[in-house]
Amino acid sequence: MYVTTYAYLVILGILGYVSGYKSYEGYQVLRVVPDSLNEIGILRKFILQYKLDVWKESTGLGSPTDIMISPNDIDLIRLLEEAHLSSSILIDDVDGLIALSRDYARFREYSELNTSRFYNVSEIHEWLEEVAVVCGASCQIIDIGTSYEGRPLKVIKISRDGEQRRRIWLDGGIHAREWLTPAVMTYFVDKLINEDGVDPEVTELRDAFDWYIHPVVNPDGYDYSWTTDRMWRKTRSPNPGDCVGTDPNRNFDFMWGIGSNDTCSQVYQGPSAESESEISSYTDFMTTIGDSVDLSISYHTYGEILVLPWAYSTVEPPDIADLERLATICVNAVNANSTLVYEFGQITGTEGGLSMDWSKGVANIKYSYIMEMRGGGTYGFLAPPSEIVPTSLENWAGVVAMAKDLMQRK
Ligand SMILES: *[C@@H]1O[C@H](CO)[C@@H](O)[C@H](O)[C@H]1NC(C)=O
Ligand SMILES: *[C@@H]1O[C@H](CO)[C@@H](O)[C@H](O)[C@H]1NC(C)=O
Ligand SMILES: *[C@@H]1O[C@H](CO)[C@@H](O)[C@H](O)[C@H]1NC(C)=O
Ligand SMILES: CC(=O)N[C@H]1CO[C@H](CO)[C@@H](O)[C@@H]1O
Repeated sequence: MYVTTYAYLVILGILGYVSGYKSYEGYQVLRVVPDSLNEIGILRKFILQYKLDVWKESTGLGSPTDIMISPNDIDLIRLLEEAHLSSSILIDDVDGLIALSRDYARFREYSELNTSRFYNVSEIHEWLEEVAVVCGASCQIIDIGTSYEGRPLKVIKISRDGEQRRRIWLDGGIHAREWLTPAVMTYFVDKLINEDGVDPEVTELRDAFDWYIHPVVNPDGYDYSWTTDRMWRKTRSPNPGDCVGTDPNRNFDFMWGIGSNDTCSQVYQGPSAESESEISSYTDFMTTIGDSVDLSISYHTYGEILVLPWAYSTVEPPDIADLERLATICVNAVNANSTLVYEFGQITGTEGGLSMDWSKGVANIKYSYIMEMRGGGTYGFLAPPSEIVPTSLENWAGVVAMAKDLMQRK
């Protein structure tokens, strides 16, 4: 099927910057590399004691942990030294990078995706509607619920008219500040719709699977990261006390309750499992399609690692060999299309209530993963728009390789 791009009115408007953005003046990001279990223990203690914002967790000995520190935490550097933990400054001016990441003109255009800039949540939703029109009867926008603040939770289903196929589920934007993830999801949607009938590989994958893509799982948080606090991670539902939000990726109803119950923590698990409507909508919907989902990947930044279940325990699932086989295929394909080196593995900690564990443990999706994509060199969460295309390309190669393998095994 050849897709014609509709002619739309292009409304150009360079928007002024929103005032009242939270200041991160004097904040830095430290990279700490624990070399022993003892050092991992010490680091965890500091993280809890100082309520530090962990940007990246270490995935084993010698793998870095990145933590953001405020000007008030500056004596922590000395304490780390005294504990013989080697640390270096990854980002010395968080505020400066935030300014850079917003420093681009924002245009608005339809159906053709502009991969040179980030889209805000209303732009993503509008673009999805537009591109679904281009796709026609094969595509459907499914509103699976509403967020705490009343935004729609939009999943796009991309298939062929009528017939039901095995399914692949991909999601992004569960953590608000990880801006590359909705951008990569929209790139995937664009590829699957606008290159169907053009790129033979895409056509083959469209023939083989129904694709479900949920680009912004946490739209309230994502919007807040555009308007108010670039470093926002959680949802925007209120808690008793001063601290707002729950970590949506600790809120799933599987092994929930072993996580943080500190409302101010970045990984606060919420008052109860699936307290967040963003997550209960996700699981309600997934329950209706889960039986025929072959592969589920939740996209995050950053760390260049495909994470395997379980997160709640260091125990491996009985079919770990299968999961590792497909992970190898993914990582090899990503690395063949990247200047970076991705790996796969379990996380070292034990975290309850994650999407990946729920997808495998409850929805019975055999191949359930979390993909921690790149952060853009030394930018962490503040990757510039120039990272959108390379990140999308390498991760698309990973999905294609996995999907082709699953296709051959059907
Ligand atoms: C895409 O966005 C960039 C950055 O905002 C802008 O310079 C460029 O003109 C846009 N491209 C189109 C086709 O609108
Ligand atoms: C999102 O983009 C649209 C269109 O460019 C604009 O009207 C709206 O104000 C933006 N919202 C935010 C939160 O930046
Ligand atoms: C967290 O757990 C502690 C100890 O069980 C309890 O005292 C506290 O009330 C809990 N806090 C929240 C917000 O649930
Ligand atoms: C999807 C994609 O671009 N895959 C490419 C990854 O790299 C290999 C090896 O260079 C190419 O053959 C693929 O086309």
